Amino acid sequence: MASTKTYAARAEGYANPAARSLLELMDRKKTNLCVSVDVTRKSSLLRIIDAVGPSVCLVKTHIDIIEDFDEDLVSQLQHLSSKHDFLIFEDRKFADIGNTVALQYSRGVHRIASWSHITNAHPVPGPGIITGLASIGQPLGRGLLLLAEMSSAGTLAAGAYTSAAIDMARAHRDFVIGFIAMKRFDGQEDFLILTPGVGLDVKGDGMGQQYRTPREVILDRGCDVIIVGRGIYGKGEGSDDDVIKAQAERYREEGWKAYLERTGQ
Ligand code: 6AU
Repeated sequence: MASTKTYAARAEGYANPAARSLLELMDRKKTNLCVSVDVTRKSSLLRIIDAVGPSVCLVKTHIDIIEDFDEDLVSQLQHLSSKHDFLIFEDRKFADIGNTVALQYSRGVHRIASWSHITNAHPVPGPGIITGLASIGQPLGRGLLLLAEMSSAGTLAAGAYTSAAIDMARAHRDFVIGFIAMKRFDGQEDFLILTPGVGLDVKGDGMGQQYRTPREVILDRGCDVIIVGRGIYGKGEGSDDDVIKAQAERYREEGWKAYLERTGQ
């Protein structure tokens, strides 16, 4: 059972380098926290990442909302990734045919595949989306998450759609390392479950987002990584550094405590 095994023990079962590195560093750094930094200025993005760096296993970006994106941002992001020992997850949510997503992943101004260890895709186009992304990402040792479920109210990613997403992942285990999902699914294979919609202080955002606590997500639902955005960085371009650091530690502690309880440590 993946839910009761430690991250370290599970790392050995993954051939994919991104999945393996992520599980090993979660164990080493004692964190299952991914911070989602949804700000629009390069300086805010880097400041917040430097503040949360010590507390996270993964930093999640939406690179297309940055208004002053440049090559230097990528270098600084990579520098922070080494300085604080975390991986980078570009939340691109690819959703097109294989040929198009391969271009979107490798080209354009962002060249996502060159710096993002992990990215995600909607399974809606069918398995060709995995083939397209794998043609770029696999030689680079990258990993892909499929959106099997979503955190938003009224999501269509449920039932038969979710089951089909799981089947697509099973057929491409070398590149698909897991899911964006709200719970762990039954099955023989070990997949990583990364879960957004996590908040300790509020239940929603008035735009469909729905929040659960780290304990509900990690302990009750058996997920692996909590993805937290506004609950940590606050509003707009982000709170003060000391507030952000304290919030990141608060979520890291809650997430880790729930994991220790789940694995009986
Ligand atoms: O904690 P928040 O609500 O400030 O931010 C949640 C982050 C956002 C969303 O784009 C993303 O998580 N997200 C995703 C992802 C990660 O794919 C899927 C989903 O179903 N819900 C969701 O909020 O950056």
